[in-house]
Amino acid sequence: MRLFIAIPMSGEMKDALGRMQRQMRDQRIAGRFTPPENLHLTLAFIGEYPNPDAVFLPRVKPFAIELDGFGSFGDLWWAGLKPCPPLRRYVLALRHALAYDNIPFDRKKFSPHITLLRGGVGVPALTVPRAEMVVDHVSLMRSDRGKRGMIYTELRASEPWDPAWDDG
Ligand code: 2AM
Repeated sequence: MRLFIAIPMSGEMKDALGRMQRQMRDQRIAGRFTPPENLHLTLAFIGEYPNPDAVFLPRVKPFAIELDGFGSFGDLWWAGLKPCPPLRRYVLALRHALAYDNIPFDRKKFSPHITLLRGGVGVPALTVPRAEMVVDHVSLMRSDRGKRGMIYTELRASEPWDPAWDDG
């Protein structure tokens, strides 16, 4: 099965991302818009791998992420995030754990983005709404091709952080 590890978006983030998609539609930008239930931030893409139980998900010490900016990779348009050192540290730890356990993953540099539109035709001008969320877990996701686009299913979430581990 095709696996990846991601942060699912909160309701507030989905609303804000939906407003960005609305702006694109209003500007007659065409393409395949990510449906709200599929909006996520990928941290590591594993790809075809038969054993999801072998994938270790480090616990997340809660931190906040905030929307900021947008951009494109070719015809894929995304929303960006404000620089977030705890997110970068988490992704490093996560990827170290995958490498240690010999789980294959795409080693492309982590470039945090939330895909809004694939196969986009046109260049949008967007105002990024103010939105943030607290990240307290990550999810191991399975990706399947459905009749009407991709279907993402959460297989497992990381265990919660214990505040007793916080110093000070
Ligand atoms: P994208 O949104 O930039 O396409 C499931 O496919 C998720 O994994 C998507 O968020 C996708 O990113 C991401 N991903 C990262 N690397 C990938 C790769 N090499 N192939 C497919 N998806 C990849």
